[in-house]
Amino acid sequence: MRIIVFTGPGASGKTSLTSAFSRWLRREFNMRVSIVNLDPAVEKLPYEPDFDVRCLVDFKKLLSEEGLGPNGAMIRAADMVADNVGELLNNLKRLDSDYVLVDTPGLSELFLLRDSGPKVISVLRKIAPTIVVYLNDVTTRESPVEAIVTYLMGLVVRLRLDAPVVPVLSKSDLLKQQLRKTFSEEIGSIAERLTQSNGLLSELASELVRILNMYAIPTRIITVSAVTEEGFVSLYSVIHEVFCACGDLT
Ligand SMILES: Nc1nc2c(ncn2[C@@H]2O[C@H](COP(=O)(O)OP(=O)(O)OP(=O)(O)O)[C@@H](O)[C@H]2O)c(=O)[nH]1
Ligand SMILES: [Mg+2]
Repeated sequence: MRIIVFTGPGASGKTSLTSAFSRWLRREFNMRVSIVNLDPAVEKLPYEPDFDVRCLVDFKKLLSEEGLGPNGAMIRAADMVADNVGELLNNLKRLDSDYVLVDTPGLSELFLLRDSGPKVISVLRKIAPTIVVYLNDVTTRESPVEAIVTYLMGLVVRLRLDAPVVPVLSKSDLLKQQLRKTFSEEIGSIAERLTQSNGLLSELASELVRILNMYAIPTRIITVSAVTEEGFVSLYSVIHEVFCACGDLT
């Protein structure tokens, strides 16, 4: 069994990709895929979860009975998940499949900056090899710098969650042609171009190139669409390579 955790900013496409990628894995490889929903606030899901965190956390009750606002309730919910990781472990241990796909909360800073994320990841790693796909929707911004930001965020997530991270640009079906072309390059060559400008940006870019070259997973930029399934083959092959590089050769 292998576990893939999808995380990223609100509305970056985590739930849609979890759903579409599970369908693709089942269809293309006849794989057994389980899905875990860790978003306590979600109302409607496009997939049937095999485990749903809403059975541990009643988000509506937090809002109505504890008088918390939406963000306060999300913080409380994330902390409740962190406090109940033992129960989470017991539930997830029962899953029997080739892949477990994990969909995470909309407010990703809760998963990434509070206890919840690292605790959940450490539970998942007890069950099976785990990697994180960090999604970023860059379709509303039109700069190649966004790819670098996504990769750097990927390193922060790596540091925070202590698991391999694959950075991915989501909603590729909405990308403008020019940006789509730029994103087909290596991350290093985009960063190198930035170093040719003058001043602080150039210096910063040089430093970032150095850091990305040292620590980011060396791969082409992966752009995926949950609508058209574009990029799924690349995503799968990088995920597969990362699992193998981490010593999971099953
Ligand atoms: N065109 C296009 N739209 C997408 C894609 N993926 C997601 N969307 C849309 O983007 C919006 C957010 O998608 P979700 O899958 O709910 O994103 P999320 O990251 O799970 O959102 P939160 O859990 O609320 O943070 C929805 O309107 C989706 O239909 C994609 O690949 N292409
Ligand atoms: Mg979601």
